[in-house]
Amino acid sequence: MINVAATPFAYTFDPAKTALIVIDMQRDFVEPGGFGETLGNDVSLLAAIVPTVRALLDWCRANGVLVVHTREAHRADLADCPEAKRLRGNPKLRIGDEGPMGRILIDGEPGNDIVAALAPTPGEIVIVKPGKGAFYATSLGEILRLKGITHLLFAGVTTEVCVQTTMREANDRGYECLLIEDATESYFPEFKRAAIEMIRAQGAIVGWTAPMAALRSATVVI
Ligand code: C5J
Repeated sequence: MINVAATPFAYTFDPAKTALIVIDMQRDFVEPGGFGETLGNDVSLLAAIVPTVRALLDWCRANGVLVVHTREAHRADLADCPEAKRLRGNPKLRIGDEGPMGRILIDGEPGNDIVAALAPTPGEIVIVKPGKGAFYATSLGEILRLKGITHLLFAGVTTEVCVQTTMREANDRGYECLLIEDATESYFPEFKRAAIEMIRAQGAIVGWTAPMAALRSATVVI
């Protein structure tokens, strides 16, 4: 068992029963010309966490933690994209439109790839999700159940949208969830701060949070 100095109190997990969920570290959110930028966001904030997410991936790969990546994506025919989602707001380009990295937020397009530094290694699971939560309309729950997973570590973007939504879905399903604070980011720093506070408030009502350094210096307990 591994014991991490987390907030609001220590988080203990068995790596063999734990999965790392890396949420949506895809070019569409992290690089210029993708979905995130079409919504008017400064994507450089998100690109800054790539080295920390990579360090977390390396730690999990070295310590026998199951690695799961997610991508937010829709079918090329948009059959799984609600019109309410496609038509909302006034973005420069809508989901399915042709952009500089291919069609915006469409599975299989170059912009939908996970950024090169965080690319899945052979055998790692990639969940393609049409919604903000990774359990909605995917096989994630069934995969975690079959693998006997009880604890989830979280990283990725954006903290208050897809990361928090997925943590809440996981918490309701009975998983013990830890968010790695510097391996997640938002286009809005104040939303990241607030999401972290919400998650760990009221005695870890959604889950725990800890910086990557706490995982690196975690102790092994019997
Ligand atoms: C958003 C996400 N923000 N991955 N998606 O639309 O958080």
